[in-house]
Amino acid sequence: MKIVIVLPTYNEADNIAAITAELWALPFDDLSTLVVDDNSPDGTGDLADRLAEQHPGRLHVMHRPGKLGLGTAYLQGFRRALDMGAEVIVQMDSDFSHSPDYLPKMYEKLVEGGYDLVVGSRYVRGGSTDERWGFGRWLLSWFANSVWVRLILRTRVKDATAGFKMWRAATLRGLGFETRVRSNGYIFQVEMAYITERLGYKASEYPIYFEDRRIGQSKMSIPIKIEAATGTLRVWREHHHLTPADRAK
Ligand SMILES: Nc1nc2c(ncn2[C@@H]2O[C@H](COP(=O)(O)OP(=O)(O)OP(=O)(O)O)[C@@H](O)[C@H]2O)c(=O)[nH]1
Ligand SMILES: [Mg+2]
Repeated sequence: MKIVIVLPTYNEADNIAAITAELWALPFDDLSTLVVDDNSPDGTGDLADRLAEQHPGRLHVMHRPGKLGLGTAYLQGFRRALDMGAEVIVQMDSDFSHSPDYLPKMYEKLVEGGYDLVVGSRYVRGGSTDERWGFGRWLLSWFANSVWVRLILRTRVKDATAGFKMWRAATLRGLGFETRVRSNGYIFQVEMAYITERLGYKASEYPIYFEDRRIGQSKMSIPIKIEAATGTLRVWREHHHLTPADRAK
């Protein structure tokens, strides 16, 4: 199947060559990468253009004029991937927190398990977060994902904010994401996961070890976390009425 991996980038000049090289080396017949760069001040976009020239057909680059957010970067990337004829679409961070090594197993699960979505999950048996996380940070993340979001949304997926996902193209088309998904920050991942479940798609979680970014500055902050917490309520309000009959045609 034709696989397209969407890689949003903002200041990933130190990571982009290595992550794409690892992805291209995976044992898939038809895998290409799509970088969505938001005019990164560190020149990630130019670097990606050069890589694309050196590796024709393996890398496509979308340039946006400025930092417009992770959510819309994914939505535009998904649209482009679907137009490219992708049958399987992967979303993952470009900073090695999501290891490419998991993709063959996630693919096996998607295809052989007959799932509509496979989530790379930190909060199922076998999954974990960076061992350098202190207890407080782990507790907050665990609470947000496994308690707060699940209490409000009643999702089956345990890692609701996971940004590592492998989609069937048909699932993404059915979501109608262009008109339905409105969030752009961290809550974007929750909104996508919730709509997927409300529409009756079958999601499975594959355990991953989430390693903190190898290179570059962490941008996680308290205001971002608060926004994600309140955003969960909005996601419920807007989508709890959805049923499988609401899948986009
Ligand atoms: N195109 C685009 N990419 C973004 C934007 N914000 C973040 N990214 C990318 O999205 C991925 C995830 O963002 P990160 O900044 O790593 O978020 P995080 O892992 O929660 O936080 P860190 O601790 O900083 O790693 C990375 O590949 C970023 O380069 C954005 O506004 N636009
Ligand atoms: Mg990161």
